[in-house]
Amino acid sequence: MPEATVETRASEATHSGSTQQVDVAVVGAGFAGLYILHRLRKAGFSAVVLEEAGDVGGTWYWNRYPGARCDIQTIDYSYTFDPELDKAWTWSEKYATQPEILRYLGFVADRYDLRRDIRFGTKVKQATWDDASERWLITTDNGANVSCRHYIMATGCLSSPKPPEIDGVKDFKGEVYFTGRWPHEGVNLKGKRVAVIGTGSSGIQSIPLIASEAAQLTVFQRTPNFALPAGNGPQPEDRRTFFETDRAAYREQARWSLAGVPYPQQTVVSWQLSDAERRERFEKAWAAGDLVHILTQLWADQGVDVDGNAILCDLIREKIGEVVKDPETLAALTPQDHPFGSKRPCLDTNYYATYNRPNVTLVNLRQEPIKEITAGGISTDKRSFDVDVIVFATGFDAMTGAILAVHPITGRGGKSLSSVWAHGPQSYLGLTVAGFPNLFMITGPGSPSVLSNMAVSIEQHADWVVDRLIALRDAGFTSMEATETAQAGWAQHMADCSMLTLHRLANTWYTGANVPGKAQGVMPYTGGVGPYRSICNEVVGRGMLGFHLKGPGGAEQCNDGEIVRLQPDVRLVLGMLAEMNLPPIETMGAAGARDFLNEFNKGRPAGRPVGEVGEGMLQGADGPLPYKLYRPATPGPHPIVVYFHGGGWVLGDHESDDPFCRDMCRRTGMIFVSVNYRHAPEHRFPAAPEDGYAATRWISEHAADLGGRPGPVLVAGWSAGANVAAVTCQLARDRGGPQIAGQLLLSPVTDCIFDRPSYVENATGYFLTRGLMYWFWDIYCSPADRTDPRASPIRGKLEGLPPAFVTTAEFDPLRDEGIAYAEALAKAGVPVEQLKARGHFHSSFVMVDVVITGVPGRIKMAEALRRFAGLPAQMDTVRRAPPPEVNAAAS
Ligand code: NA7
Repeated sequence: MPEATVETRASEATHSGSTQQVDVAVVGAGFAGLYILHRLRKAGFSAVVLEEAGDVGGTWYWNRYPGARCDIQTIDYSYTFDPELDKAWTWSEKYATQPEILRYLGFVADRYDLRRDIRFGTKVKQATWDDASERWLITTDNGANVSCRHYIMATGCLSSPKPPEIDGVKDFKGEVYFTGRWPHEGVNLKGKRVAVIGTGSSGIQSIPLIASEAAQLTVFQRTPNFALPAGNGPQPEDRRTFFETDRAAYREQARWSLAGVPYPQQTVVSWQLSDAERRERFEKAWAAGDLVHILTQLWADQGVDVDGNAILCDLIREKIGEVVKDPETLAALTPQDHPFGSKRPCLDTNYYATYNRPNVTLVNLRQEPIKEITAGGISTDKRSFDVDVIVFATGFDAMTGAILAVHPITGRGGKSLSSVWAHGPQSYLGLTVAGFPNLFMITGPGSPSVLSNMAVSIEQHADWVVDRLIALRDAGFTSMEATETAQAGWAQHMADCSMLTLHRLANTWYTGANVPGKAQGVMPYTGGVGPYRSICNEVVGRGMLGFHLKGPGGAEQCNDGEIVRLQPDVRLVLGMLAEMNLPPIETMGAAGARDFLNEFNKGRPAGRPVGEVGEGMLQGADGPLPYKLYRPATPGPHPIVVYFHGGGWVLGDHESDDPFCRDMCRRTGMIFVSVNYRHAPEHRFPAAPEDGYAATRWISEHAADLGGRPGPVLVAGWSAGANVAAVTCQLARDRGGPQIAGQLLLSPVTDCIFDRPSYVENATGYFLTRGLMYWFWDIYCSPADRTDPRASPIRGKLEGLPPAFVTTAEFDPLRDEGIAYAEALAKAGVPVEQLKARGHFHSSFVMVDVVITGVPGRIKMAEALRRFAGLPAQMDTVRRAPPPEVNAAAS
């Protein structure tokens, strides 16, 4: 049945005295408020929407400046809740203008008869929670106050314009306009001298149109932005066809995507592509005129890694250079201080070319800051500009501004939201705040909001909130409130997510940096729309985890806890593995498990280029062993690290940790030699450690032949390989060499007991299970041999060993034996550093370019290895890609 004809229960607001009584009050009649009202009514709640403006539209009601358009393709920037609505409206352009979007929102309001429950021209003055009645009291500046059970802020993220922050605005005798509050009747700029301050999206969209009308335009720019041509026109054929072919699938893909637009996850990394291939992808993206495309579809590392991003920045700068004629203007317009995408990039129509016009001047505020605004114009510390009109395109107090503008919001115990947020916004899921029962935010700080297609995020948030209200009502509860634990956990998860992208590297409105005095920190959720959706669903699936529910007669439910304790990318990896529905590895047999590992490794991102990769044979304990050598691009000779791969003494070889060896070679500036020590069941204990020791001795003796620095070598290993590395250090001490300068042990196997807490806590569920460890041990080593220090190095003598860096992962059965080994080493007088990796699992650090949050850990490891080798802890740079790799035999 079409949604429009579904009978909605009339909103049964009642008045008691001068107070309007409703189940739910919503602030804002934009995209979010309209949809929420529709859903609330359908669910049988009485509701009122309070809206300061004279009509629906929210942001699109106010932002009427010349050239205002959306910059997500309008095919995507639409409601999706009603397939009939989807069909009933056709956008005329790829990027609709503000008037068309406003018409659309008006059309939606009419179609669902929403206006009758919206109080226009009504500003909320304050909102206070009353614990006794479990209701919010909302004071308005127009008409009755409102008493409601639930209070929903649908106030938008970019709707509270920033004050000018420049002295003298009041003295200016000409006209002053804000792009975010543009007069409805329009502005005649013909023949006038106009100043525009600000070059964000609003400035970049309006400047070309203002330039074509005004006699003279002076643009005052603080930070140059990346902009790409929108290429507006009809909806692109490819997207329309995809959409028309299966609308439901199109919408569903958007809901689970990273940005709320149905693009696939890019898996090819920049260094797998030649210059020509990268350029081809870039040109295609440039021509597509689509922000989400250019932000996500070129190469997988573009949004997560400064090197991958820098390649794209260079290509865009080239494009800007092809357009702007004056060198000084070009230099000022070319962004240099932030990665592409870390600051909101823009879509433009003739933006850069506008600066070639004779009536346009760019003032670079980095070189001559604005001193003041005077009666006649704007003075910088070098010049004065006489103007008739000043347009402030200076942006918004984003994300929190519009919520806190509805001030004060007073929660339980008289706490005000502005004081709770004094040091930055706190929330659970970006939807709720501890201490503020029954208060909900749509696209609030802590939700994907502005880093996504807002239309998709708004629907998801609104659905989640209204579904919760229904469930609450059905269960007989009257209030829900986030717990402090859940909120603190979300803050931690947000901080972890912020390491996934480059947004933290720029001063922007995403981080609060555009508003003087505002607390700094990445405010939107950077983990992606799909993952966020699954987390919100998980909260419900786990019995409203992190919420305290209350009802009449003392009914209560509190399922306290943190929803995500894993690092966000580890959560995704484990989710993907779970979806593969694999049989346990220990049921595959050794050969089957090896085949699986080989196949699995084929799907991972290719390791990064290093100076040279070579292969050769060295002498093991009982015959020759293959090795792979990774040489840095920097001039040698380099110290050598002997590396032992993971795989439970059964799986893997000298190539199986290839991305890790490459990464560490680049980060340390050292040669890594990965050794294919012998494996069980063909070669059981003590073949592996004896090979480890023999290989280390051989490499040390042949250091110069390998192009390495003669003298002590270093050893490193992961998992069973770390066991081999640890044992090698003990054997080298006891057998008269070789000299080892340091050991890096990643999640080492150090003991043969299986009842430490980490074995119990992580027995199942994090890929390396207790069952798999039993299987490895059984294949490798008979029970009688397991207490031999060559199998369980924690049982050996630990004095006199080389300095160690030991990493352990929180969600790993091996965690506690790694910690125990580090502590035992320290007790024995060995210098030890530990890295206890919170939220990580056994494979985190070797899943290079997959588990991005492993990067800081590998940086620490590299610094430790360099210190052990007597080098300065930090390399000059590993930022830019080294020269192309040469494949050559090392010896
Ligand atoms: P933005 O993107 O915040 O842009 C504001 C611009 O104004 C930006 O260039 C600022 O420079 C500049 N600005 C802000 N304050 C000042 C002062 N005091 N002096 C000089 N220049 C200043 O806002 P928009 O309205 O363009 O776009 C907002 C979002 O709406 C957009 O991202 C889309 O999502 C839609 P800065 O970069 O801070 O140095």
